[in-house]
Amino acid sequence: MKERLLFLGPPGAGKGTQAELICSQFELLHLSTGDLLRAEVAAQTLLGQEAAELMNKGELVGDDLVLAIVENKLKSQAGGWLLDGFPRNVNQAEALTPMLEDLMQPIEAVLLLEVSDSVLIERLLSRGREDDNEDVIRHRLEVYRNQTAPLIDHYRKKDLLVSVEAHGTIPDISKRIMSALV
Ligand code: B4P
Repeated sequence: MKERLLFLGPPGAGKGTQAELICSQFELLHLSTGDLLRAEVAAQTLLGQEAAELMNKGELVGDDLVLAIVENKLKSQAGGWLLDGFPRNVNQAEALTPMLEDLMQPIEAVLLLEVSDSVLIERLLSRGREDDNEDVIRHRLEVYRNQTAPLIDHYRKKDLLVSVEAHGTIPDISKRIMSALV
């Protein structure tokens, strides 16, 4: 079983949902940059105030901020981990590689969750988070296509990419992910 993982996919693909299930079953650290940023927003820190403005517009939060949060968490981690929603662009991916080399913890697999736009929009509208209204969702999809989707090729070239069809029920998708990880 691979235990240093990265989940890639558009907003609403179910990265957070599936990451929670996989991490509790295999005792991996679940590192969701979205959750960590929302915790900063809830605590009304300076960083959180800056992040909230960008998140509510569907923009990415600044790379330096996100990289510092991730490095801090990974430094103190001895076992496996799952990076959920990070990296989000090529710059973050290029910064992650030397960070993991220093920690001697290379990525073992990158899971790409593939879902059609119509299903994504439907899922996010029914979730109803503050950044889940239709205009913001459409903008997040555009940001995904422009900034995050280039990571598919980036990790395919490194021979780490595994695609999983993420339509259907949550347990069915989990089974597909688990068989992709053995
Ligand atoms: P994230 O928190 O990463 O969230 P997401 O991409 O919107 O959702 P995810 O794919 O995890 O879907 P989920 O499981 O929740 O990002 C939010 C924002 O944070 C970004 O826009 C950005 O501003 C900022 N951010 C985060 N990381 C960053 C980074 N590295 N750099 C810069 N900025 C960053 O599922 C969605 C819904 O679908 C849920 O309601 C779920 O219950 C439902 N669902 C899931 N699977 C389903 C299924 N199979 N069937 C039916 N419903 C399902």
